[in-house]
Amino acid sequence: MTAQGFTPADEIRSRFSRAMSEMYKNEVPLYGTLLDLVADTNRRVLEEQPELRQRLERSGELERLSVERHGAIRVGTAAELSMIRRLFAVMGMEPVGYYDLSPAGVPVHSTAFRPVGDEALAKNPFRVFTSLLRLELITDTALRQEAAEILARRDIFTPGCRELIARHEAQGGLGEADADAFVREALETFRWHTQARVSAEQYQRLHDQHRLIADVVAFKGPHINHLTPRTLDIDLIQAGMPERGITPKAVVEGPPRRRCPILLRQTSFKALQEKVAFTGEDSAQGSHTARFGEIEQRGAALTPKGRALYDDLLNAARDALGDFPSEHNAARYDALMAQHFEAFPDDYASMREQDLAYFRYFVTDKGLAARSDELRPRTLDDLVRAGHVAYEPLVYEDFLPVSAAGIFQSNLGDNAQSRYAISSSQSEFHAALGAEVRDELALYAQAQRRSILACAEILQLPPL
Ligand code: OOG
Ligand code: NI
Repeated sequence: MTAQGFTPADEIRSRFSRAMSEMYKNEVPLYGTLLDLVADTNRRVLEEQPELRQRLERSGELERLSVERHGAIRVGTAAELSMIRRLFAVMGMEPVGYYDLSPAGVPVHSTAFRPVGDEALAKNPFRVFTSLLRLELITDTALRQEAAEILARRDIFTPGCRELIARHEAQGGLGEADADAFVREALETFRWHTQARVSAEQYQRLHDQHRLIADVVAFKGPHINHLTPRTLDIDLIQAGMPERGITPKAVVEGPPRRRCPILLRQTSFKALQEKVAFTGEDSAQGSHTARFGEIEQRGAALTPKGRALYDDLLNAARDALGDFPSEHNAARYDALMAQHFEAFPDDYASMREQDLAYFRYFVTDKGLAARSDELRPRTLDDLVRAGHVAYEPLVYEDFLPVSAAGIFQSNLGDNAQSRYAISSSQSEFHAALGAEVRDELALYAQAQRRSILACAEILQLPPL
């Protein structure tokens, strides 16, 4: 409890994430199967790689690993997006990063709500990739109008949820009973509804324009469309999925397998068709496919220089493939990725020396012992060289636009690989959100800087 008697935001976020996971397990049983597979795989990897276990223990990641999840939702209007921002704020989650998916033919732009502080991230890094439908990309003006009217008539929040958000803002927090009520009420926004808000005929027209448009417009709320656990070895998972009756997407998104993982690797599987009752029908006669399962493996956060290198190598490999990755060219895609990424150093020392990744620095026992030594090193590089200071990569807490587009596409089913001519519109996104998104690179740079200053303080040196 905080000094004012409020439940800490980190605690509300943990409870909410747990409640969401329970709900999704009931709604999509395959998600439970996936959790078992990930738990088994992580246990095996930790047994086989004691040095990895040690590193994760030191960085605090081991503890959060079993609760770590990200989910995704898609909202339809600016009003919904800005209210969602206020909802996540109750749980200490802020919008970080801007992702424009229109160049990949997905009519949305997005941000990720997540905690940003070191301690909050260590406790529970729950993230929700949140997309706003861009109705302006619908070419059929009559349909665009119809979709806007349908969206204007729904409220995706319960009255109780709205009230508790307002109370949180007025008081600066929520007491214990309110916090529990908030978790219960907020969960309703993310629930699946079998009853659609449109007729079968309307659904078909929305769907024909883009499957995603039907997914956002036809329902009562932005059902959580996947919940993703974090694995320590995504290739083992990819290989292990068929044995458990799960068919993975053709290729793993993101960087190739490396000794020192970077950024984010992801794979997913298509969820089953779900029954839907359209308006004017007594029973669920229709169906909708939107919800799926996904697994992620996280690695080091990259600096702008490292990220530029990643983007260049990814683009070069994709250009060489000459087509979108699919089951027809998966083996060639993997080979091309491995070949191109040979240009990206695969040891932490080189990644640090070449300023490709962000790190957290800490004082070693040797450094502590030498604290009163007049002749000890006084620059960061010298301290590292002498073994007085060591470092661990900062884990990448965000998402990747090309990968996200690949995940969207593999689950939209129709492989529609069109591109929209109108692209990036971060200022419109900010206007809809009612706030600016935080710059993820600045957050990593600050975390690295804080750790360096902490080393200087412990070693009683002037700021390094
Ligand atoms: C979001 C897809 C993106 C990820 O992990 O990159 C995503 C969606 O399908 O709504 O979740
Ligand atoms: Ni995802």
